[in-house]
Amino acid sequence: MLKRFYLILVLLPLSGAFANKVPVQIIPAPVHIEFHDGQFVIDENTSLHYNRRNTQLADLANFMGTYINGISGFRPAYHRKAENSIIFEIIANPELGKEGYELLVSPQNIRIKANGREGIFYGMQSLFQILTPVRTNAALVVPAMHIIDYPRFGWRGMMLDVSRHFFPPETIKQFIDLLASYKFNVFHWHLTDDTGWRIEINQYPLLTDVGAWRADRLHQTWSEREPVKEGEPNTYGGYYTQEQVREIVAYAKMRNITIVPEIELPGHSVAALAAYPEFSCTQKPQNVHAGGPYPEGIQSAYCVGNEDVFAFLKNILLEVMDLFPSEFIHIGGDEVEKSQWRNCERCQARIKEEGLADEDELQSYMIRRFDEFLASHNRRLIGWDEILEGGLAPGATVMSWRGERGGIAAARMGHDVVMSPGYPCYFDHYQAGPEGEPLAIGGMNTLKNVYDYEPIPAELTEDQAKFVLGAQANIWTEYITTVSHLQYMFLPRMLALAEVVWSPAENRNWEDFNRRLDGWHFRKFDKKGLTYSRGNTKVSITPVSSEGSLEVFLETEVIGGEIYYTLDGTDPTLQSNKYSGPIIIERSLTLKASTVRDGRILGLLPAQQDFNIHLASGRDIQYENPVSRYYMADGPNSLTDGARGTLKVTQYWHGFNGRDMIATIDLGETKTISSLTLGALQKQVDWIFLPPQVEFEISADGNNWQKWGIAKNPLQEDDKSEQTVDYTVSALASQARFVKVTARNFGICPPGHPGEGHSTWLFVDEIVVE
Ligand code: TNX
Repeated sequence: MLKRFYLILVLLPLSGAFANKVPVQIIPAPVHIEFHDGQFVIDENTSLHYNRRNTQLADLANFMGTYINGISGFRPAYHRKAENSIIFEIIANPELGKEGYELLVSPQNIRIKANGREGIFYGMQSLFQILTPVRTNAALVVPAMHIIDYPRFGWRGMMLDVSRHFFPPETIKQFIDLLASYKFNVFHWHLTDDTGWRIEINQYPLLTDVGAWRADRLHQTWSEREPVKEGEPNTYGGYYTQEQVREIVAYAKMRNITIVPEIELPGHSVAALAAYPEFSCTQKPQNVHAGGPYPEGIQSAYCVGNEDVFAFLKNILLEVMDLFPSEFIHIGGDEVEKSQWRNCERCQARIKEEGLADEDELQSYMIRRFDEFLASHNRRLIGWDEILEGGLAPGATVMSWRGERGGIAAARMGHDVVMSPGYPCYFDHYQAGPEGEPLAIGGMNTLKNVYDYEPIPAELTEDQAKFVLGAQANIWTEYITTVSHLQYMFLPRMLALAEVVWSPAENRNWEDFNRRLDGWHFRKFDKKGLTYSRGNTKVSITPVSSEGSLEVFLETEVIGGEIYYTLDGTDPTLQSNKYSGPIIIERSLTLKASTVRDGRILGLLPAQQDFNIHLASGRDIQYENPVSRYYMADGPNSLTDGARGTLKVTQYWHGFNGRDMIATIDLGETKTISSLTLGALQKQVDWIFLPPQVEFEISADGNNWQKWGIAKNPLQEDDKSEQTVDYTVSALASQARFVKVTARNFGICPPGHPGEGHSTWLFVDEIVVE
């Protein structure tokens, strides 16, 4: 038994060596790690040795002394002799780059070598990961080894939104500590939004006096928040004073982290405009937004026609630049409600004067001016990918969040890019469940989805790929009100991303990552009292229909997990069927499946899916207009997979942007048809509108079509609630082999809708032939 144990360790080069019983389970996985015989023990006789004329090294030594003191009670200090010591050594080794390091542990000493302070810092972090996270009375034992390590990307980031919910400076520092220990080097701080302005600006005190406070809506979910009533007290909020900001910036700098501040413009600016309504288009007073959809009268974007707006924002940015040494300054730029500009005389006058084509170009005009302004102060502008619409400012760097499209386009134009696509980099989305999970914004980004992420899109050439600076994950906090909930959302997904952005792609190994997580990092979190997710135990159910047959594939992310399932509606037990390959579904039924590990069923509830079998089940579909690559559900034949979509838009829905859905199905043989149905979705907040009508046709040969009937949108015009709607036409039984369904796209988002003037989405989930 013992022998086998060692054998496994030898086979997995990245796995921890249990020689000396000290697990070495570093995340992110180092480039190269090798274990030697023996160990070094850090105790009260251990000293630190480095060149004392180098003040940066002295700072790092101090940092290390404090850390070791915190977990051991003794504090190693400088000694001129390099015996029994931890040695910092500045070398010149191009292989290591700016942030790389070499860590050599022998029974005599620990040596950290690097080209500069950054590398020494990361060598220290690798060492800390091996040590106990909290104080115990055990000796600090470090196995003898040799690590050579350096990052794959220069931008290894995490974004935190402190506007939707405010988190105090201590939480920010704790977050920075975690970032540092997993070798992230960028903290993108989303400081302003509709729901609160969180940074003190001396010249404009109302930004925080007014803009940092709002009506308390913590008890209501984001999408259902009531608009603020007149005279309602603003009791929820908070902000960081400039003194606190300076302290946090220094705290981060010590930990090799650059804080990139984000000051949103021109949109997401309700809080600022509540403080200074004169900078909005209507100039009417308003309240800080409490969250949820914008109520009528709310102004969320600055007036671009008003020159005073530029002076105001420049003054703010001057104070921001004074606080943050970061080369990059983030100016937001996302989700601007441009309809306000359409009805504003001054904005329209600006469009004319500047010879701009439309409101998209008006936004670009504003971004361009701030690009120039920041450049004149030796800073660089970065913004969300909407800054591409209407033309990209010459110096701008793009943060790609609506998929990778924006990033790809910008890299092709020779602009720097940071990848942060919603899937899988949004840590406000579910990571498991969703049953049994805290309410999240929707969508599913599991630990494995994050771990499997590749920041360089296959579409880019090698030269274009150089513009991808790296990647980051974003934690939007609409639904996150407490510190422990916040931790739960990024632990452990942040560790998966750390490995994506630091480790060489070929060193990534999902099983080994899990082993390190389970074997050490989770225990560290437990000891430190951090809240974290144990990952996704939910079985994923994927129907695949092809050539008339419907097969269902089951999968679990749990390493060593098995799947047990039932087809009779009961919850699976250890006596149920064990999954060994695709299940063929031939009748309507409910499938339930659970993950089992070590003889135990994991998770609160089994995964569950109803399958409704009908005459077209499993049949291939031909589309005249292709389905959007962003909404392809589980594959090409989602409309005949027997699985109906839910209000979770990514699952089982096919999406069409601005176009009609025209689908033809060959039933394989002539069948008797009495009813045809198409399922569609209404979710107007996501620009998804119901088709005004659906036309059904049948045919014996696929060439000559005969009208079957037309179904109109059955809802009242004022019914805008989120729902799925079936369009059905029943008629006298007829014989046919082919069925054609044409669903008309609604077309253009109507006036007053945030997407006014843009194409609408059509979402369909199933064509039911009975
Ligand atoms: C979109 S990402 C937003 C945020 C929301 C987020 C929720 C981006 C640039 N804008 O304002 O918080 O979705 O997932």
